[in-house]
Amino acid sequence: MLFPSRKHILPSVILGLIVMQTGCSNLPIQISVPAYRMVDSEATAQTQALLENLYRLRGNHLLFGHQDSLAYGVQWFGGNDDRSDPKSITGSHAAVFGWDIGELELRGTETLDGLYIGYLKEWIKDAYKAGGVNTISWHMTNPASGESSWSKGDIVSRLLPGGDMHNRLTWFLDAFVKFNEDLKITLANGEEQYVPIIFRPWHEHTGDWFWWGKGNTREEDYIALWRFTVEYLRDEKHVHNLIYAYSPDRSRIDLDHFEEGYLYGYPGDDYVDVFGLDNYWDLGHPANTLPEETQRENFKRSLQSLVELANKHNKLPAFTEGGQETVPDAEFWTGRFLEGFLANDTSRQIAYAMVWRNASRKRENRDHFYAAYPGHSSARDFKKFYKHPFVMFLDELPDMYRMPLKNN
Ligand code: BMA
Repeated sequence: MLFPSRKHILPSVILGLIVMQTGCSNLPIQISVPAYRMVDSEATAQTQALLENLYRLRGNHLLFGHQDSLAYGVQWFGGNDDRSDPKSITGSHAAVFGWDIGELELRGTETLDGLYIGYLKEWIKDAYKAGGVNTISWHMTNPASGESSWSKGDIVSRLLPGGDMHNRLTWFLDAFVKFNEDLKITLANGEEQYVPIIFRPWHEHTGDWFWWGKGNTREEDYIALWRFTVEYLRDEKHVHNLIYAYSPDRSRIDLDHFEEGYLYGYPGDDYVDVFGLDNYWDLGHPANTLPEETQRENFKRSLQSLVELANKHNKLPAFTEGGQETVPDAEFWTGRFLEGFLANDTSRQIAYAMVWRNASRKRENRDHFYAAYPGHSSARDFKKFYKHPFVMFLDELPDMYRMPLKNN
């Protein structure tokens, strides 16, 4: 299942040396890497290198990501090695590969979206071997009811240490620990490496749609859940290939009070590496009745506020999830999406941007997709987006897993 190696690799000079000028959005900008501290001080060398290199690329490049990209697309499902909708249009896969492990905790053979778990492990390893970046979210089943992550009920306090259902939480987390044990590759020299993962648990908690979200649980319980998750994986299970991403949902954050809204449920600087934002809202979400111009402005504002806050906390800013469902706007990619990131030298500092999955029409019998696919009305503009020097797909990524020299 291994797909061919990258077409060309940018010289390592990209990582930290392109420093010329500030103040003009069209020229490379100089941004120093902040004095950040990883949540996991024992993170593997490759995991450390990944975070460092994301920091070094930010400001001059935006890594494009796509959820479930290798598993299926609008016109196909599974069984197609080395295929993705982005690649079918541009010739390259996305740089960031998003995956969701919902229902892994039930110990079946498939995830909630029908991905065979055996294949999922291979796709993650393939993406790593090809130089890509993997990120994992988790639509975790409600441990109390056995229903989906969208079911409600005030259960988080019962899952915490001392709670009557605490064992259920650890049993669920153990499924990930076991899965992660298989995310290992062996090099020619016999060295074993765990695939570094940007782990994004308990996402969109500012919304009320998941059982861990606002309104279903108390803020302090959410914080305790996050901290427990980190401590359990890192300290008890000795998982050391994770970069921890926090990702509130933009629709429930008031842009006039971004900091306050964003930091609802924030577990603290010691527990977060990436300041993410999930944003469908400002990109034409059907429930957003604001005029398009206002939405465009709000999109820029959301990115700018995210970067400002991330910089204040020495964290990496990322657009962790979002997009425009079915992409009705033919110029969406360069006209609306990229425009937001390129708005100014602050918004440019978002490290990567991941759009959600391209559900297979045949399998799911609906139009639920966020990247272009061959024949789609935005495919032309998607290609333009791919070619833009600011945007990086897999074929342009430098080696993200080798630590660059410091003080470059
Ligand atoms: C949602 C939708 C669902 C899917 C879930 C987990 O946003 O795409 O259809 O099951 O994500 O991937």
